[in-house]
Amino acid sequence: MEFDLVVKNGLIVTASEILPPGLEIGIKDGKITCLGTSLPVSSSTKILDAEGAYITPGGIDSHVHLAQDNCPTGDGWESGTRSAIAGGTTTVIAFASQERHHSSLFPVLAAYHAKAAGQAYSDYSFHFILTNPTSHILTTELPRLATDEGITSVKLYMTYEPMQLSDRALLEIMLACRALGMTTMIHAENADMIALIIAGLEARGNLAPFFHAVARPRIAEDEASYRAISLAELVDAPMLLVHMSSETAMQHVRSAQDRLLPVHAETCPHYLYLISETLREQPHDHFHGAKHVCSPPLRHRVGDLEALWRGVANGTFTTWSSDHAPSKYDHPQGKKAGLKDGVMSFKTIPNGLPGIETRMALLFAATEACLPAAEARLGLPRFVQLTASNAARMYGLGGKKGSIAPGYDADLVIWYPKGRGETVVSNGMLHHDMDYTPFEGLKVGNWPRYTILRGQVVWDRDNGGVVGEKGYGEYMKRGKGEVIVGKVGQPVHGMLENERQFWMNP
Ligand code: DUC
Ligand code: ZN
Ligand code: ZN
Repeated sequence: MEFDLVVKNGLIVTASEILPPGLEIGIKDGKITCLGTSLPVSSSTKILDAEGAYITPGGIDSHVHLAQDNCPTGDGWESGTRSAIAGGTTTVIAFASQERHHSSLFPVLAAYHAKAAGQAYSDYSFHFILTNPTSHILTTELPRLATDEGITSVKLYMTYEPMQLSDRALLEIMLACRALGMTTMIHAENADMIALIIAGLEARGNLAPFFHAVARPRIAEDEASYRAISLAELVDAPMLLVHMSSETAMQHVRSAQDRLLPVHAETCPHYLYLISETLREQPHDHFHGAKHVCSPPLRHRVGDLEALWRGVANGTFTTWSSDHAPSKYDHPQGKKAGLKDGVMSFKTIPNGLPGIETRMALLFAATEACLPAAEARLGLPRFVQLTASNAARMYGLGGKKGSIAPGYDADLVIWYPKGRGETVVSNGMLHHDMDYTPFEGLKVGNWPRYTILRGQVVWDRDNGGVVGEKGYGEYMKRGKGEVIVGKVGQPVHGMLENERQFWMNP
């Protein structure tokens, strides 16, 4: 076998172990074809020496907002995916978003495809945000979406007036998705609790950015998360709670998982590194806190971060996603939409933070690769599960993406050898089209040195930086997602055995 590329002298990390030193990765036609020692090379084989560094699968960022109409100042596909590869992410799953007046999903999908086509540096796919789940969409369009278009996941909102779905609608969608093997992703916050608090804040003139974190307390996430889990349990549907930020909500997930319910959870770097203090006014800029407005909001205490780190380590969380939802700070349609004539209102600040490029390094920094073992928050195999392999399996890319094994796409991140690669995050070094990073000044122990996508080096930090080409990224049709945690078919507490059969299809 003649290889196009052999990566040697690295420490290969999989979702279960760090493989013995000395194994080389043989790559042909964009695929990993072999792991072995002393692989044969010819004059046409390129050799990449990892110099003893860790090699992990290319990252899969399964929660990214690019070129969405409600983020007009954020990243498009070119800058967003350029930033992804510079941070070690080789596949992004972004959102195509239905608006209430859309009666069919297909024109929406065509418009999102048109925005992405020829623009991507990374591979990509879409989830669908459903806001108007008509019976035509549920019975006719979702099946076509899954089988013809390779879109096997939907995101549903329990909050935000333009997107919020009733519990009944959530149940109907969960049932439809269950029948198709699609994954239901849920944004869980109690809309009425939030509306009541916002009215009270407004009446008292408490509208500075910090009050965004007051408007959406943990209990709003806790209640909605428990409700979402209950709805999914009722109809026996696998689901994933996105961007979790609350310890109590996480405990609801944990206890559902203890009962083997197929309940999955995602968290994001900002909920592990930042607290609401960063939303407060700063002497040089009263509005600075707008940069950290996201939903759910950053929580108040360092103890909140500690609790989530335990969930990262103990398996409660299935995926570590960026929720890259960028809006420029200094732009009238960006964060400054919340500052009119010197008057601040958190109500009109677009929600979301940029983070596609920092996602991998922020988690790698917490592993034993960067910290003494006693201080590490998680092991390297768990890093691989959270950043790549679980998302691949959960979202129907298993067998193709997310692992370093023969037959898989040759998507790799090669880190710096130990002691090199320490980096202080600054917006200037990032490749997104944004005027800030919420992680400015944070020191991380390593950074992707090379990113390889389907056998091509697309990021070479020391020799040209982004060396991949716009348009090299391919659209990935996805298959059915795997249930990673628990299993379907669990009885509901208090129901008779098989009681569902009286009202639900098997
Ligand atoms: N939900 C997201 O998934 N991203 C940004 C804001 C939001 O509410
Ligand atoms: Zn959300
Ligand atoms: Zn999001």
